Amino acid sequence: MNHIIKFLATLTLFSLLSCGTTAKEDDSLKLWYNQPADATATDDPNGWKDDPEWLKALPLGNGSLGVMVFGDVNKERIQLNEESMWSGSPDDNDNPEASQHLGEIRRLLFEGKYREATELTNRTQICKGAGTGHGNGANVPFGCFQTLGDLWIDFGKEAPYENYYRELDLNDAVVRVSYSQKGINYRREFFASQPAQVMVARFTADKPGQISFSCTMNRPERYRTRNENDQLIMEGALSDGKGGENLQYMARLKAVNKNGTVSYQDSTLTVSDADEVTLLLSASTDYVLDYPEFKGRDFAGITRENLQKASKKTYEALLKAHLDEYQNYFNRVSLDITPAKLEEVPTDERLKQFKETKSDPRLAELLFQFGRYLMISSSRPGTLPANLQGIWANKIQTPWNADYHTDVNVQMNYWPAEVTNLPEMHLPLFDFIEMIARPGAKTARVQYNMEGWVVHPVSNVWGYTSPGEVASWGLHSGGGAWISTHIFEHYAFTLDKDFLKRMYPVLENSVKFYLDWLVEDPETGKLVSGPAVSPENTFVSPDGSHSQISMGPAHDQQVIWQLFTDFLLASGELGIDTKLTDQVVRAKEKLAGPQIGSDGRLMEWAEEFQEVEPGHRHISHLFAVHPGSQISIEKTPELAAAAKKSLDHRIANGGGHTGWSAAWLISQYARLQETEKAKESLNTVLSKSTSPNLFGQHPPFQMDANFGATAGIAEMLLQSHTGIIHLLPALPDDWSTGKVNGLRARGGYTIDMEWQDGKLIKSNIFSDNEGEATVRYGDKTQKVLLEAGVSKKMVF
Ligand code: FUC
Repeated sequence: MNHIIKFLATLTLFSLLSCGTTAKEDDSLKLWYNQPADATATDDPNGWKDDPEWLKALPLGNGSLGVMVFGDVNKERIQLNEESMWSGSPDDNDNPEASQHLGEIRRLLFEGKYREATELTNRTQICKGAGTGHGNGANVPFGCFQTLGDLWIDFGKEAPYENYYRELDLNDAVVRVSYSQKGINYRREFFASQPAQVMVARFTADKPGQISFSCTMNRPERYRTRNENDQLIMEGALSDGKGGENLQYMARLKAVNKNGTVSYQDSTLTVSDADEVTLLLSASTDYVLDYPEFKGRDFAGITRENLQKASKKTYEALLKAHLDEYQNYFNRVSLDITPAKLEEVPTDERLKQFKETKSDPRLAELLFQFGRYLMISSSRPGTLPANLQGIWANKIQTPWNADYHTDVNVQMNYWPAEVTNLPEMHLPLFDFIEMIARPGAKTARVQYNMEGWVVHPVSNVWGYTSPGEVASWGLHSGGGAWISTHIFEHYAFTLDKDFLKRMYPVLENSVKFYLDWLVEDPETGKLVSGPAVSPENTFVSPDGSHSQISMGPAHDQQVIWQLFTDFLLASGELGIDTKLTDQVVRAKEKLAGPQIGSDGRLMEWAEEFQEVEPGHRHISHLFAVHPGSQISIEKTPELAAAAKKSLDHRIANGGGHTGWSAAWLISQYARLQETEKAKESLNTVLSKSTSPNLFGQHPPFQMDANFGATAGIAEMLLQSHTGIIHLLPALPDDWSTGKVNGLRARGGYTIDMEWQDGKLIKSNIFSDNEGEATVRYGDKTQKVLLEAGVSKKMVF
C-alpha cells in the first residue's frame, strides 16, 4: 500500500515542481526507485567485475554522449561516456603467412585429421600481434572502450533526508530525483540532448537560495582538469597500445544560475545560495570514423561551441528541443499488455517479485520499451554503432573491450531497429560496415589472397578485421556475411532504394570474398566454407581431440546462403544482372545446405560430432531460423522440426545461460511458434540476466540481452520474414488482452493490433507504398490491396 501512496505523492510533487514535459505520459513507462544508487561506493578496478551500485544508476544517452545518474543526495555521481573514448590505435594484424597454408589445412580437414589441422591453423591462421589482448586490450593496439570519467556534485551536507524518489521516464528520456531535507523539497532533472549535444542537469528547490554545491571531474587515469572562461575542463589522451598516446578527448562543464553565485577555482566549480542551477556538459574526442587515420575532429572547438550555444538557451527551450527530437522516435510504438489493476511497485522490487511469480506483463512491457529507449540513446544517425555495452561503461578495461563482436553480439544489438520502427537507429551500423569493408579488403588480400572484404568475430573503432589471436573463436569467417545481411534487412523494411544503391558495392564485395573462399567438398561436390568455426563451440573429433575448426560448419553455410539470397534480391530490386549475379545463382545452388542428424536434430557441423558442451551459449547453426529465413515452419517444416529439437536439447543441457543467449531463444521459439517456450526464455532473461536498472547481464553487464529481448517480444507479436505478414504468431496466455501500435513489417508496412482473451479483435495495416500484402492470422490468410500512405482495417 505505502508504495502506491509514495508513488502518487511523488507524482503530485513532480506535477507541482515540473514544467515543460507535455507528451502523452504513460506512467507505466518509468523505471522508479525509493533509494538512490550509492555514489560513495568505489568501483572495482577489475573490468570483468560488475559494480552493483553502478547497475542501479539510470542511463541517459544522445547517441554519442552517455550518462549514468546515481541520484545520491549529499554527493551526486554522474558517470560519463563519449562513444569514441577508445584506447588503442590503427594497427596491422593481418598475417601474410596464412594463405600459403590454407590448402594444406583444408586437405587435412577433408581427410578428418582435425588434430593436425588445428595445430597448423593455430600456428598459421591467427592474427599477427596481440589481437584483442584476450579481451583485455586497454593497453594493446586493439584498445578498448573506456569511461570518459565522473562528474562529482558535492552538496557538503550530512543531514538525513526523506520522501526520496528517483525515476527514468522512457516517455521523455528524463531522469528525475526528488527528496526533502530539513523541510526543503529538492528536485533534479537530467537529460542528454541530441539537438544541443550536451548533458543538461537542473537543480531546484521549493524555497529560494537553497542550491549550493561544488563540482569536480576526474577519471581513473590519464586526465587533467583546469578552468577557462567560466568553464571546468577535463582533458587528456589515451594509450595507443604501443607505448605512446593516441586519442585526445575533452569535457567542458558550465553552470547557469538564477541568483546566488558561481565561481571556477582551479579544478572546482562552486555554486552558492542559488535559487536554481542548470549544469551543461559537452564532450568530444578527435576520433573520426574514417579509415585509415580515424583522426582529425576539432574536439576542443566542438565542445566550446556546443556549450556556448546551449548556455544561451533557457532550460525549457533545451528540454523542448530534446523532447521533440527524442519523442519523434520513441512515440512511434506503444505496447499495452497490462491487466487493468496493477500494483505500483519500485522497479527493483518488481524484478525481485518476478523471480518468484514469473508473470508480470508490465515488466515485459517495460523491458520492451527500455530496449527501444537504449537503442535511441546509444545509436543515432551519424554516431558510432552501439557496442557490447551500448555507450555505457564505468571502467578503463571493459569486458571484451566493449568492442564490436560480429559472431552474434553487434547483430543482436540491431535486431529491434526495424520491427520496432527505429530504422534511423540502424544507420550507424551501415556507416561502420562501410568503414570495415576497407580494412576488410586488405585482410582478404593479405590473409587469404582473395577478392572482396572479410571481417572475423571481433572489430573495433580502429578498423580491426583480422582473425582473433586464438583460432577456437578467432576464425569465425562468417562475420562479414552475417553483418552484411543487415543491409537487405533495412531495405526490406524501408524500401529505401537510395540506401540500397549506396550499400550495394559493400554487399557485392562481401559476396566476391565468399565466392573466392568457398571450396568444393571432394566427397559431396558441394561448396563449403572453411577452415571455420561454429562460433566458439567445440566438438570431439574422430581422433578424440577437441576441435573447433572444420569444413562447412552449418553456421557459415547458412550466413553465406543468406548473403547470396540478399545479394540476388538486391540486384533484382536495382535491375542489376551481371556475370557476378549469374555466378552467385550457381554458387548458391551448389552450397552445402542444412542437414538433419540421426537423432533428428539440425546438424551443427558437416559431420555428426559429439559436442563437448551440449548446453553451449551459441546457437549459430540455427541462424537460418532467426535472424535468417532459410528455415521456416511454412517453407521447410522438417528442418524447422529438427531446429526445435536442437533448441530443446540445448536448453535441456543448460543452454541459454547468458543474457544474450536466452534473449536469442525468445526469437527462435517465436519463429517456431513455440509460444510458451518463447515466453519462458523471456522469463529467463528477466529473472536471471537483468540488473536493478534493467541493464542486461552476460554476466557481467552486456547490452545485447536488452536488444535481443525487445526484438524477441516483437517477434512474438509480429513476423514477416517469410514474405507473409503473420499477426500474433506467438501470443503468450498471460498477455491475453492487449494492444500494440506501430510495429513494422517487411514490405514497408506499419501494423496496429488489438486482442482480447487471446483473440485478435482489431488490426490495421498502413502501407508506405501502393501494393498488395499477404496477411495471416491463425490459419486464415488474406491478400490486402493497399494505397500508399493509407491505413486499412483488416478483419479476420
Ligand atoms: C562472444 C560470446 C561471449 C560474449 C562475447 C562478448 O565471445 O561468446 O559470450 O558475449 O562475445
